[in-house]
Amino acid sequence: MTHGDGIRRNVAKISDGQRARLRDAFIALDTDPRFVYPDGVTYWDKQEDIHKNAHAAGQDVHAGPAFLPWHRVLIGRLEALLREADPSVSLHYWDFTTDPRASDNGAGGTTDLFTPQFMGSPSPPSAGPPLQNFESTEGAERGDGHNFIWRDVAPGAPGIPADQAIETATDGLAPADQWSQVTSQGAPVSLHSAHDTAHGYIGGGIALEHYSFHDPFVFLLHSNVDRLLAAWQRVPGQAGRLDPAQLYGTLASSPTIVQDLQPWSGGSGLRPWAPPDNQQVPTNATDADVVTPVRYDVVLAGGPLAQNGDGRLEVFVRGDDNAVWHIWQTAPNNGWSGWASLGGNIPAVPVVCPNADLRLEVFVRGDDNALWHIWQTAPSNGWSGWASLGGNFPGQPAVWMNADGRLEVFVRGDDNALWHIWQTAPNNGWSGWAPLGGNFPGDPVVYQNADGRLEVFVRGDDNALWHIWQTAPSNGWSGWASLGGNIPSQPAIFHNDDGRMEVFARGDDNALWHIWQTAPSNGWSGWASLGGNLPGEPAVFQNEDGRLEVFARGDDNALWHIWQTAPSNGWSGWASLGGNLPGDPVVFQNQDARVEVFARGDDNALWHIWQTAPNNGWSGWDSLGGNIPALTALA
Ligand SMILES: [Cu+2]
Repeated sequence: MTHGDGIRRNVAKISDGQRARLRDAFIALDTDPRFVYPDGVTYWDKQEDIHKNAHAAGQDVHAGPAFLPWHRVLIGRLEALLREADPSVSLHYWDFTTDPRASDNGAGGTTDLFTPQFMGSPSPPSAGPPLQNFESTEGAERGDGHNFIWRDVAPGAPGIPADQAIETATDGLAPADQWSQVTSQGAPVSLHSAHDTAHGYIGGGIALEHYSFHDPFVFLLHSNVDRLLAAWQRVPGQAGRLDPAQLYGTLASSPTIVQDLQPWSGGSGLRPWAPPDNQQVPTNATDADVVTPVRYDVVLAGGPLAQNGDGRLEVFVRGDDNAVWHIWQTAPNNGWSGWASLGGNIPAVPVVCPNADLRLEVFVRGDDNALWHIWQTAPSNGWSGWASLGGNFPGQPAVWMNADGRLEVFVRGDDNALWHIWQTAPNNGWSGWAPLGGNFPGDPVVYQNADGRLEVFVRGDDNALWHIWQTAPSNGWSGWASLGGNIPSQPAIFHNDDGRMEVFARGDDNALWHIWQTAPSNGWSGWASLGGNLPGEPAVFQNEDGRLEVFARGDDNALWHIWQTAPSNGWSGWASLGGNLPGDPVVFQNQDARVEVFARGDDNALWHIWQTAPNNGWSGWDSLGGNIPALTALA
């Protein structure tokens, strides 16, 4: 997905348009009059004040054991401010094993992050456009003439160990001794040392502890530090790293771990967390939402299509032999393999979702009505054998990832209630089945709110749309509520550019109907018709520029589409993309943000059509071959 899915990505691998929006959000925090604290300091300038204040208030957040959790809170709060400027952005990261002037773009080329289009100059005397107005207190306090942010990037790439070396550096230590290694500045390989090297490599103001947070680029550096911490925490078999009581090991009683983190807890005098504004929120390094990592790099999916960790799309279908077959791009954005079988005896259609560690996992109802799954044993790599998760569920499963990285599967039981099962830790281990109640003939569809809470939608026996939602991210559930409507079809869901969920479904008049949240993570509009004559099930996706686009099979078996004319806004009329496709479409996005649509043709082969550039223009139809009785659950 493009925007607003809450996921931080490699900033060199996202599209130019996405980088531009992140850049503009940084600039807005420094210049937009909306973004000023009660003491008159801009949201942006406050970041460096926070950094200085934490040191001045006596908390050792740079050399001590709270270095990583304190900076996790700092960048998480900054990301929330960026989303006040543009709800679609996440705090993406610079992979600091790469030269930021030639960082791997994931598609065979490189991206220069230090240009006038993104982060400005890598060289003295100052960053220049587009960050020419980002001031620094360095000149006034050191008398060195640097009144604006500047860098002095060293030649080549920084000499920082590979991610894998950092993630495994503590493997030989007892769990209780690992945190002191992760946070050590003396160890030959440690996350803290890698961070220090990256600061020195960028040079200029970023090499100076007390001036570095004037520069937006430092947040891309620290997002990468946090990504590596998250990866280390999620190493399989190390559940203690996700446990607030175990994470800090022998350092758990250190003052900076035990005391509340400042300035946000209000104890260090910095406004607005101190008087007279008193916006303090007591925050501690052992809080669950500090210990729990956010999601990095995964591209969420819950249909037959997913993106591998290396950016290649992969499609999973039921073959006419009832085995699961798959086909994949041989490189991101381009070229396809032949079909291969993953075996199994599975009379239903599979759904796929990536794990937090980017390994794809496929779920499907078996011929015993139990839920079966199979997973990649390494990201973008080989496959496990099939395993059963048990249950007796005649329905079609739906899967999504919780905000904390755990997969969760929903399926209609033989009692027509909704049941669910979830990973007990990211990437690993499963709960037993539990009921969520209800009495619904339809199969569930799951999506996430802008605030990370999962929400499940299902058609009731009254053909109204019913929903149930988490009351907190990764946590408990509401009761069922009806959204009304008369929709004999499966709903299709996506988020608007401004974060509001929108649901599309075929009405009993074969027109496309939709209903939307009136605010992100909040209440709902009434139903409205978008017209059309579409006997099939709709599919929806978001363009790179944030506009939603809906696809559905027409009564002529051609693929029809309709799109927002502006992000989060009005709609075009219907237009045909041609084809002869008795099956319903599924839609996904390439790594370069071009939308691509797949459907079963009248020859039972898999056909696809794609945007020739992000947001715009379409190829002709092309066959990927195969023999697919059904691509989606209904067709
Ligand atoms: Cu730093």
